[in-house]
Amino acid sequence: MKIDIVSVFPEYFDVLNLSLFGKAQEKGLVTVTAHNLRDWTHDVHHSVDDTPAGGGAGMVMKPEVWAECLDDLLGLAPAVIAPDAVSSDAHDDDSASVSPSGAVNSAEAADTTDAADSGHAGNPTDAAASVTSIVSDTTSDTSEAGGNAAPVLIFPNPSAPLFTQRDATELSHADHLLFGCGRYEGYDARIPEYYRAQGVDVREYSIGDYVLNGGEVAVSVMLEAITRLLPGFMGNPDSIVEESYTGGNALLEHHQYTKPATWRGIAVPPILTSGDHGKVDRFRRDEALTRTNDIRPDLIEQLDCRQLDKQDRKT
Ligand code: 6GU
Repeated sequence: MKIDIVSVFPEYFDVLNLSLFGKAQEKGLVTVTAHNLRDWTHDVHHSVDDTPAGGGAGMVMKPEVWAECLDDLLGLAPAVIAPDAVSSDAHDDDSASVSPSGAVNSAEAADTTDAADSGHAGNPTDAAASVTSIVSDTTSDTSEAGGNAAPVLIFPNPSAPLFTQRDATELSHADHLLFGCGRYEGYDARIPEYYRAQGVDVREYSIGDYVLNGGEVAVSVMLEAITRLLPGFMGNPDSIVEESYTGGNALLEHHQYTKPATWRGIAVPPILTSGDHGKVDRFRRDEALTRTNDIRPDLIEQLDCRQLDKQDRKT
């Protein structure tokens, strides 16, 4: 799985070289690149935001910079429709001076901008091929390896639908994920709108009912939920099967215990050490149902009663 992340704080994602995620990168299961959005700016201040249309507090991320960046990373030709989108002279000086880490990116950015200037799509062969693959992928193609070759563009957004285990599972089948981290008051709503209109699979997700300063933490959360489902990512694949939220009927997990059988006067429930697997399963299932009912009654309401057995109905 190829993962691109765009952020004004790409260093935030240095932690992905650690731990299980670092191992997954070494094993070649995932390749992650964190890009600096400012590498696609052309002005001396590398500005990525502007005041909100209609007024109000804070700043909103500008569509032009995002579009140059996303066109590059998605392999799309820049739109030829809006000549005013390209501020003619700025990029020539800047393409050389954009931050050192962006040497390759700034060269690409200059390339596509030049092409737009001259009224042609940049790198026609590549761009045309990518557009074709995106269009066909969204309709039919779920290529050979069972993966989905069409890139998925994901924007964290506190005002979007909640990201769930179902989304994580679905996205774990994609071959290419591109995350765009917003900051400030968010990003111009025309960005997702535009890419949807280009046939790109665009998702916006919130990770919970609270507000964070930017999308970086939310992307880390989604990334971990998605990549740990990749075959070979976890040491023990069984451990992801029985967890909370997995499968159609999402229940909170039963409690876990280990040895000793009694610790500081508190005993492990005796059924768990009885050796009777049927009883153990029943005990755990009951506990999962009762805990879910107490803590997350909303999940109980979502249960499909056809998947409950007679024993469940009693609890
Ligand atoms: Cl996705 N972004 C931000 N900024 N805040 C959030 C969030 C996302 N999800 C919950 N809070």
